[in-house]
Amino acid sequence: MSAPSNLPVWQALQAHYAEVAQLHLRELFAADPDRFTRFSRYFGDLLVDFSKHRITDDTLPLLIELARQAQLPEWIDRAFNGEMINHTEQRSVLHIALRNRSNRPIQVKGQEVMPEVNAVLEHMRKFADQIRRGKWRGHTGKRIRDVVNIGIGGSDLGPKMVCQALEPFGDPTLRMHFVSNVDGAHISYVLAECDPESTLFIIASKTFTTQETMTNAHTARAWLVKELGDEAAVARHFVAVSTNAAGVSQFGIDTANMFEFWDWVGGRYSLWSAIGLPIVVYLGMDHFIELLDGAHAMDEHFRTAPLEENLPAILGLLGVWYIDFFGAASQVTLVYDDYLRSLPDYLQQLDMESNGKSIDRAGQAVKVNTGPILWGGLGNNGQHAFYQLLHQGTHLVPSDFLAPAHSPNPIGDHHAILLANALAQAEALMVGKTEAQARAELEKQGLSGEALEKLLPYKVFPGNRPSTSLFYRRLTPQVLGSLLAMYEHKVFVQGVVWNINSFDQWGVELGKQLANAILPELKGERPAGEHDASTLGLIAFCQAPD
Ligand code: G6Q
Repeated sequence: MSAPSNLPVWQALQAHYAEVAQLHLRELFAADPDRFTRFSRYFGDLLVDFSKHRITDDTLPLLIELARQAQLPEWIDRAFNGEMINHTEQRSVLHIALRNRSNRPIQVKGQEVMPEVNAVLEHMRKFADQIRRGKWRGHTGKRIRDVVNIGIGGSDLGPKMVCQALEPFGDPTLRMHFVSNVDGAHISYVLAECDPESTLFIIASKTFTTQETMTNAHTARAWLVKELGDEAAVARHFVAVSTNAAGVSQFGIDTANMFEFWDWVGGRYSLWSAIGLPIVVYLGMDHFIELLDGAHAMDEHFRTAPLEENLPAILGLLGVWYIDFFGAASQVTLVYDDYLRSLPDYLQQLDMESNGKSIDRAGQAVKVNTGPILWGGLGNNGQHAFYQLLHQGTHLVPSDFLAPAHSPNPIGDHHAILLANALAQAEALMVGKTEAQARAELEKQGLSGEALEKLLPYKVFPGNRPSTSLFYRRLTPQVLGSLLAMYEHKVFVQGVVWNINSFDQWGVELGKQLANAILPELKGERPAGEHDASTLGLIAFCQAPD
């Protein structure tokens, strides 16, 4: 496939952009009472409203033509058929197999994968049931009360986010902890909260070699053995999730207590695999299956729906519209749902590690902008912090608003206030406030003359700032599964348009290599090697006596 900017439709999109850039969303809404109906879709209990986007009736057909010219339907088939679309690592990309609830046959290198997938799910179910029913006991016979997942990146962000998101479905007798940071502070404060006799550690690492995870795992192991005074205790307090059986057994974990996954599951796409073990322990297997069901429903939609109706395709293409035509470098996730507080971090990895690339599938430098700088946070808190820039700054930052229509915590007016704020912010970003409106308001407040004119420019909101509203009835496992799968596929759609491989992550390697070189120098085991003056100066500062 050629570079996206060489596709015939690209020029048409540029010409269309020049027209749309002149239009204000205020006017587009005023001119079309059906705009919301035409530009929103339901998916089960999820409502996706993309009417507040800077699009006309001509925009989506052009963007969909872009997807066709980029061969999106063919790429979807390749992905779902297990072809090695992660060409730089020679791997298939089959997180969809992990939630293939219809058991449609899927093969990797001629091997059916579903029997293995289902066997691991069964292993997870049995183990989680034992923990939840108090059948699996610690070394001294106590029930497990604290579960500590030790992992980082894809082996942390997904399970942590889902356990938080679905807390109302969780077992209230279990306390879930997630240790990721190699900063000793993290493991220290988690261990301080745990009773060694009733703590289970899940060491989650695809490779079982990750420096941060292995360092934390060894610290946890040493703590447990010291506290319980017996090496044999490790067997009842440590399990592993990995693709590396040799590494697991070397660590001292019986491979019977290892939950397997495969090289065709990318780290940031792995919460659906055994990496989801903390989710299964906390929520129970039935809820995990509902999560998989929700994702599978979205997978089937993505695989079969025409592009015009295809939610991940529409959302992915809208992202491309802003990044490549409006020059918007950044996008923001605004969460009006406290349970989803870790979603922005999760999506940040999903998007930025997948599409933060500048070399295309042909080994050439890409000529257009690729993945956005994705960030975000709790919307209501953000209003009192960073929204100023969204409303009146110089950058165009398209936003995603997420909110549940109903709360599991119906306390007084809390939820109505939360929703009112979400709705108001999306509206404010879109309509803005004209100079005439601002003037009228100031006059009403009694201002006039020079005082009014001086203040007036600060009171104007340009508006025309686009957003997607992703509202759901309630945050159930099913809804969450669909939502996450939708984002995964959206990222894939964009990778296809840009002709990049969304499934490798070579950009994380260089720092790791250099850290391995610096570590013995920092510890004084080797003199500081060849570094730039800045790095040498910083090493010297760290080595100076305390
Ligand atoms: C995700 C990345 C990365 C990975 C971590 C942890 O796609 O590959 O975030 O998940 O580096 O790796 P391990 O699971 O091998 O410890």
